[in-house]
Amino acid sequence: MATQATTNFLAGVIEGFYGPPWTQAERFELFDWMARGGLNTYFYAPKDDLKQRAIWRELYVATEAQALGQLIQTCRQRELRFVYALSPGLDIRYSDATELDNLKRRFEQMLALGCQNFSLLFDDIPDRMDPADRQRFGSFASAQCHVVNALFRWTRERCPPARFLFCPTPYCGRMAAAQLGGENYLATVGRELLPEIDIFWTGPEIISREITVAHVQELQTVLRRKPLIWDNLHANDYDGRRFFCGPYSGRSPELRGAVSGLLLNPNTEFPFNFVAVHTLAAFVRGGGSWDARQAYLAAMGEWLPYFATSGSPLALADLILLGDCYYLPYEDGAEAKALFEHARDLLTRNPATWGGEAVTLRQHLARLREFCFRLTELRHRPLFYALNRRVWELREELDLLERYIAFKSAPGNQNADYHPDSHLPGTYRGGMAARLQRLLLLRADGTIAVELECE
Ligand code: GDL
Repeated sequence: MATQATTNFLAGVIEGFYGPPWTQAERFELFDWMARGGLNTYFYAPKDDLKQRAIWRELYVATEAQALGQLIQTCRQRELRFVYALSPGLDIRYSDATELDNLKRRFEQMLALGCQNFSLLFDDIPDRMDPADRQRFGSFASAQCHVVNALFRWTRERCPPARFLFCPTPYCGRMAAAQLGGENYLATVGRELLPEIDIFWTGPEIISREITVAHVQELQTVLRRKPLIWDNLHANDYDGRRFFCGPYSGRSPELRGAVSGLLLNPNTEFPFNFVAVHTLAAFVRGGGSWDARQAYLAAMGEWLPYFATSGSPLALADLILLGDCYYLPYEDGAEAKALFEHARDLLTRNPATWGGEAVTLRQHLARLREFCFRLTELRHRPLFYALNRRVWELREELDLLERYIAFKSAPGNQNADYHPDSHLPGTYRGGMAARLQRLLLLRADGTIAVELECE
């Protein structure tokens, strides 16, 4: 297949989110999905693996090395490229030569395990320079280029085909505009980083709704190479109430020719990633057009068997409705959107005008609520455990809405206050985070309003 490890275009998955890293078994399952779909790269960078970032100088003990060796070997058997990443940026002293030795020692360990592709990441690090580093290099950009170039040369001497990737401190348009990492950071990197080294970019935002060809072409001139996309479209580590099982979208097929690769950093909970990975694979394989919704519907059909239950089978139409409630960060799927709009439209009207519409809506809500409830029967327990808290919350809201509509539909209740005995303040929508959310309202236009009336 054209996208095997031998092709230069990097297409695949980054394990690069915050939170619990995936298990070995989950990674093997991912490799299956990737090999079958024609993706070619697995990027190992779990942020909260202590030795990836917090204590990056410490070497792996035998059991850790063995597990990594197993991943490298499995990738090789599946013809996938394994990329090993290290994030020394939290506390590296760029001007101290012993730091380079620390990096080399870790890479040496990885080379001995058969690793051939490497990366140094400088995302999400303190934006202030140590005086000694400033004196020696003048800027973050020069300091990082010095270390990365040196390690790249050292690695290539030991492993000539090594591919090397770099994540800059400003890694999206918004950060660059705010001059994160210092003035002219990207231009300096474009000039000083060796041309063989790929540079990551997440698009105009950390989580980019769209990444256009024009956006990356402009960047290419500054970086003097095509950027490599680190795509956070399906990442959910920043919002524990959600997950994203919508299709790969907001990127045109032409983007494939304008970047050196597309790597997806998806949901922390591995079982949520079926659609994300499968639609990315279809996008990478695809021809000149891309219909994200069609790709989603096809992938949902393939995902359905994972929802086998201990009772009667679940219906694809219901799974699609649920998936539409957890679609993409900026977008609900069509059916969730329609359900919400129907509810909003009804609630803004006088209940006297609802008639049969209220009944239809209640049936629709009940269908989704019932489906959420039936997920408790899933045989795939890790999938259920990942879903449980999120879907529980949705179920509560559906239940309340249904009860509210039922109450208001009853004769004589149109102007009466509804006091649910099923949803009480404190146990429902309670807690510090929820109160702060009510106090500081984030408006749709991105501005903040203070809500002093809240309790
Ligand atoms: C980030 C982090 C990433 C995280 C993502 C979503 C990059 C380069 N770094 O900024 O680890 O998962 O946001 O929260 O994207």
